[in-house]
Amino acid sequence: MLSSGQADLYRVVGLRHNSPSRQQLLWMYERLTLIREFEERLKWLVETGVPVGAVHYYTGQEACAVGVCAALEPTDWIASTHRGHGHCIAKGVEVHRMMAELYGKATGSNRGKGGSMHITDVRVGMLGVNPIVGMGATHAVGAALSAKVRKTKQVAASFFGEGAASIGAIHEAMNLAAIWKLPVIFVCENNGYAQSTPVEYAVSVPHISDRAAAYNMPGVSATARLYSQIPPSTAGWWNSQRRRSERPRCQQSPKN
Ligand SMILES: Cc1ncc(C[n+]2csc(CCOP(=O)(O)OP(=O)(O)O)c2C)c(N)n1
Ligand SMILES: [Mg+2]
Repeated sequence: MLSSGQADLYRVVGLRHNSPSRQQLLWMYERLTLIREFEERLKWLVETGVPVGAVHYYTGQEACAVGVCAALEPTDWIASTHRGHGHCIAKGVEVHRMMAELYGKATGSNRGKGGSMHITDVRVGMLGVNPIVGMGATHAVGAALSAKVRKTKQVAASFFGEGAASIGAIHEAMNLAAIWKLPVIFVCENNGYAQSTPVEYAVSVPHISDRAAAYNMPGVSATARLYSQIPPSTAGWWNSQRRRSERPRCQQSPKN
């Protein structure tokens, strides 16, 4: 049974008409488990004292990255947060290059000079994990502007946390995306806390996606707990936008 909020989401995205194929579902399952296994191994390395630098785990949020990236083309872009392992894997960064990066090896994605919070691989459209909260949105807007100038069909997705949702750079990025009509999806991953600050304290609206209205963008909220809800909804909405040759802009705020 759907809550009224979920029913609204399903209506907005036309979920029933956009079921993922068996191939898509298998891809999503493989990515979900790969993200979890990568981080389980990483936790073991950290606990046994291997110096892999500062890491932020994405465990429990896998569905969001996989759901969004399932709707992207290989030539599209994503910009990540400080919690970026899942985004990288979902967009296709090879895990051996990620792990080599954590070990500081020259074979790493950034030649071992960046570590967990700088993993970047533009070959697969991964614009970067980013330690500066909210800054990825500006990169996504820049990439989307280049798509508009070059007249390509590429789109950019910007992931950010609900804490980042109140930071200035996010709002500057959203405003520019709106006035320039850029193909950007702003994806807010609401995990309830920004360090020790609960979302109920820091955010005045019931759903982060309500803020989309301030920029004349469509905004929808979804739960990422059941990953099966996210991919088709995101993909469905996105694909319907592509079919109509409109530029996709939306905001998701999964409640974990
Ligand atoms: C500009 C900036 N301010 C503060 C910090 C310190 N900081 C690191 S993580 C974090 C909380 C981010 O919360 P949220 O956006 O909800 O992401 P989550 O960690 O929950 O995934 C803060 C304040 C930072 N890295 N960058
Ligand atoms: Mg948070």
